[in-house]
Amino acid sequence: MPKFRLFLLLYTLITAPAWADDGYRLWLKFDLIEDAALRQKYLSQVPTIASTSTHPTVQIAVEELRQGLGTLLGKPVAVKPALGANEKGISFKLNPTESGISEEGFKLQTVGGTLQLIAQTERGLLYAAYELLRRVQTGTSLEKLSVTSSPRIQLRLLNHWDNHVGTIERGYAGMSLWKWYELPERLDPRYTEYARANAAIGINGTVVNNVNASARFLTDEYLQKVKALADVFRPYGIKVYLSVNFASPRILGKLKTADPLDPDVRAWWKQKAADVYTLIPDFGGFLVKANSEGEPGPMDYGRTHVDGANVLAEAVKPHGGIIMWRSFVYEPDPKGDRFKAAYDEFKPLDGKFHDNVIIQVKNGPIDFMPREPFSPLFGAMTQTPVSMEFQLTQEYLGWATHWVYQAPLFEEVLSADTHAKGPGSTVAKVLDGSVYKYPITSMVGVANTGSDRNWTGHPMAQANWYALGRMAWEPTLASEQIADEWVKMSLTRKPQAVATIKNIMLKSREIYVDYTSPLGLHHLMGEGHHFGPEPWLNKARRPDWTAVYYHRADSLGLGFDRTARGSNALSQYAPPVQQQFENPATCPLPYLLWFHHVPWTQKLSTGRTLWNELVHRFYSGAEQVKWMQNEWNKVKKDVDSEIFANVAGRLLTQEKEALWWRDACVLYFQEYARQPLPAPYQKPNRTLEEVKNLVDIYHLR
Ligand code: GCV
Repeated sequence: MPKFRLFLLLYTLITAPAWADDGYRLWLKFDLIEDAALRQKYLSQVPTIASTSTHPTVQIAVEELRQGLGTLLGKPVAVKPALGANEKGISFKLNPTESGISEEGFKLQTVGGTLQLIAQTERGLLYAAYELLRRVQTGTSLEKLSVTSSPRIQLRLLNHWDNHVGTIERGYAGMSLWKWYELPERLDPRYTEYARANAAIGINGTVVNNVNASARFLTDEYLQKVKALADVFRPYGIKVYLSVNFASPRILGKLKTADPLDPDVRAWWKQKAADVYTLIPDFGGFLVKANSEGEPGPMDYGRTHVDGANVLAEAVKPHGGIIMWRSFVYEPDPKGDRFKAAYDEFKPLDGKFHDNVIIQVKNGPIDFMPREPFSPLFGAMTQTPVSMEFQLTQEYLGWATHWVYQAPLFEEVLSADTHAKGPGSTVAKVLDGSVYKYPITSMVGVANTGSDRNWTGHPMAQANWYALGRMAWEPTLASEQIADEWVKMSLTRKPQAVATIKNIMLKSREIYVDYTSPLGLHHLMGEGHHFGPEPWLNKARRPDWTAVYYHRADSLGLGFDRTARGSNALSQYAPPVQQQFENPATCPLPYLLWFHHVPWTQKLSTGRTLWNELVHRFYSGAEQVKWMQNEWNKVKKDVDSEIFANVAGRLLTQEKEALWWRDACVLYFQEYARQPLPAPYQKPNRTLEEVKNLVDIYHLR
């Protein structure tokens, strides 16, 4: 090569920015480990992979290890049929009767110089491979490994609220991943990437369409498309499920009714289930939103949720399918308390559902608020299994401009004690069937994925998807550990930067709560779009879609009295929980206004009055966003420049929107509290009217 061209090439290589990271690879980055000694150590332990398996799932495991270790360690890792005597490397052992693990579990064991991956099934081997990769990605020792791991929850699912037209209800990361118009002919390579990412965190099922379901997903045309997805996901251990429209027998079958007790309707569902299973033999089952927010359901025909769920359960039962029936139901009753609706409806039905029905319950009694007490249905259903529904997509958590790491929210709910069978009956133990022997156990996350190149819009929201998978596998995992893994796998392994980012993550949810809904305030957001503050909202299509229904501000105080003097929603909890919450003195501050109407002048445990504490929270919360920005700036040199700039930009928007929340809530509630702002806080430099008009800037009405 002529000298000048060589010089040009070298110059370009030296001065060009490092290859920008767009976040596409999620937690499967596998970039070279910077620490040469550590690399060397791993290389000496896993220089070779031995496998002769022709099973597609094991082949994926081998390939993930070959490629992943190859780039992590900077040297190709050989794959051969067997390890020689005394040769070091990785081997797979499939043993259907292996003890001490469940069907999907695995062991990772050092036996002599060999690192053995042992499982009862091929899926278990795949999970073992991802666990091994995670250990290398996070710099964990492979020395004398003796790891045994089984998922505590059987069904670990994503629920997509994706519509057939490509939109996503409450989606903030672009359009749907599913290109229905191309399916089944063209398979977007991204479907495989999706399956990899999920398998790596133990997710084993996906409901591909919105719970506000179009009946068309059960047409032959769409079932072919769903089958195509199922075929891609199968080798990754992921089953496909569908949300169904309860009126399908009428809409598609042209029957006169969808009454679940009508023989033709029953026959229709049976035939439809048989058709689905002919195409997709390992189809998971149906998810149903019935008689909720305008969706059809059994009550349209004077029947119950049991009638509705059981007719579907009978239809899928011969094929091994299940029905996930949602408890998210509430009647528009201006005098009632929406908090109580799901329990009032479902508790009396406990034990009446078929054994392949699971009731899917949102984590809290209202609707994915930034903080909710756990739903009283957890612990109350002794004979019918309940599943946890978390929401990853940030409908009430600032969409894609607010950085909110949700694992602390999940952890808070999962570790809450229902006292259903004495102390220690945590929500996690209810879910995993150890409080009551549930035949099915499940945890789902409403997906935050979309067609954005980085999958989740906000780069940091990837961590919420990651956390859901990890906690569904092991509900007692700490948010801190999950954050540690995710940061090291997805962003950086530099210790100081890891610590800084983790610290922001772990505080982010509480910061969000402080500037939007402190002390147990809830449902203050804008109507319909659910973005930004609208605490003054007093008219909507339903009373329980307003804000005033929930905060109940008046000249005396603030908050919803749910004690025996009020709606008595507290009676739905076990006595020890009830007792803790019903006394304002023992009710934890984060839940105070969930359960009590507190005088503005009431002194709280912090030493401040309610009004002063409220102002303090709104102001310090908004202030903390600046702290997040400063902390993020410290890691600039340690994370990829594209991701750094992306997050930095979103943090600026977050700051603006936090001030919007602060000013809206403080100015509005001040009209009731009729007190000045406590020092050192200065009155916002805009009026309440001006703040109310901000909604136009965001094009939200
Ligand atoms: C899919 C909330 C959301 C709706 C969602 C509903 C549900 O009300 O705003 O968009 O509908 O919950 O979970 O069914």
